[in-house]
Amino acid sequence: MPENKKKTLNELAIFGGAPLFKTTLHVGRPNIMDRDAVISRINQAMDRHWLSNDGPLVKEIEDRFADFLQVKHCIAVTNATMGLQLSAKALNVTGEVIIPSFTFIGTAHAMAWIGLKLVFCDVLSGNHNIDPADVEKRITESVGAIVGVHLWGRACEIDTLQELADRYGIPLIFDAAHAIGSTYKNKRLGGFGNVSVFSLHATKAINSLEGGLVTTNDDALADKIRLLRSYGFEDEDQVSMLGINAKMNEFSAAMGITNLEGYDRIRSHNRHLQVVYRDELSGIEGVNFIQPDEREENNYHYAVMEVGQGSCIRRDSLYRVLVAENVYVRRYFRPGCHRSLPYKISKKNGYLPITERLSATLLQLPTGLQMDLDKARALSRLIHFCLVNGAEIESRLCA
Ligand code: T4K
Repeated sequence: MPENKKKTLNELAIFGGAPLFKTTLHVGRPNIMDRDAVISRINQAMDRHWLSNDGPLVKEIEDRFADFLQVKHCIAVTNATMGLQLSAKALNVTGEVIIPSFTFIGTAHAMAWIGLKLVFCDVLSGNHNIDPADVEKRITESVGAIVGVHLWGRACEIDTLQELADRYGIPLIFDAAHAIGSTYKNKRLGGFGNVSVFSLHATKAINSLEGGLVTTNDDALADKIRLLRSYGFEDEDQVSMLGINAKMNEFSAAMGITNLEGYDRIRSHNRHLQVVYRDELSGIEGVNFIQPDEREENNYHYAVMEVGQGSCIRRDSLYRVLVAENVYVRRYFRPGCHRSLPYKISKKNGYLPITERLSATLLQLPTGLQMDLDKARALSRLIHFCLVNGAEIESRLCA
């Protein structure tokens, strides 16, 4: 239970008060569903003495997610980063790829690590996803693929991107790391574009410790990704192509299957938390709680607020105050990939206005089973207090 409501600035932990929460709240605290079921599955794997290399639990997780995501093929991999690499390799992507700068650095690294050159584009102000008009401006003969990211579980402008990909004859890859269970036009993400890649990392709505899923409706592509995932082995000793090791293990599959069984509970819990955040944080000048599109399904895993123009407190000051209160909020994704050291390009050449704005103003709030509604209310009230007293907090922080 959260302890107290803050009534004066001196009660804020950053100014010497006791933190509002005794234990730290995290963005991305793992959801761990039925422990007995996980342990039982792990025990069965140990009894079988089959721990990796296409074991029965990996086959089961692939079948279960193919069904859940309404897609023909689902290939379980070590993580989404590898899944993105296998996808680009399987599609024979060469040259440049257009990707949004406003994403986790893993999207960019996955492509750069396999020798592709990155062309960063901007995102849309409304849904924070890749801006198709900006993509089109950047398409040249050297571009070998478009990578869209379904950020915060909200779908990209899929139809427009697909139309562009078709017109220019280039593949369309979706980084769906955030988007398990989300829909586009009421169809689960996973079957759009050439291929989609989901993350089952510990911090995601459904986790398999570490893990990822590559999904596609293309039979030949799925066969190739399976081969690439396991060194290119066609059978016991015939290797037909340059592959790598990206196989999911049985313990990860045990965790992933069990957490998928608990997905409805996770989703509904997150939705309730987001309703609390939305209601408590609405109507404050300069603050905008980003709401999922209620016409579509969403896993509600990412609760995102914008602390923008008109707010008396800067996003980074609010971050400092909340961290002191044991709320480890995050500032995803600052400074934007195009400004991260490996890709840093000069402001003149690489100014992406929406990315710059979002990376300076967004804040992610904790969700998941670590939170209950009381904690969400207490956190909202704390944020409210900081926003109302923003000017004074700023001046004390500067003093
Ligand atoms: N594409 C996109 C759009 C992505 O967001 C990601 C990953 C990828 C691709 C690549 O997916 P994978 O290859 O990972 O499958 C975290 C995650 O590590 C990363 O998977 C995720 N996106 C990203 C958004 O968040 P960091 O650098 O913020 O991780 P870290 O260690 O700071 O952890 C986040 C919070 O979660 C912390 O407050 C600690 C807490 N935490 C973390 C772990 C691992 C726990 O409480 N328990 C835990 O076990 O990247």
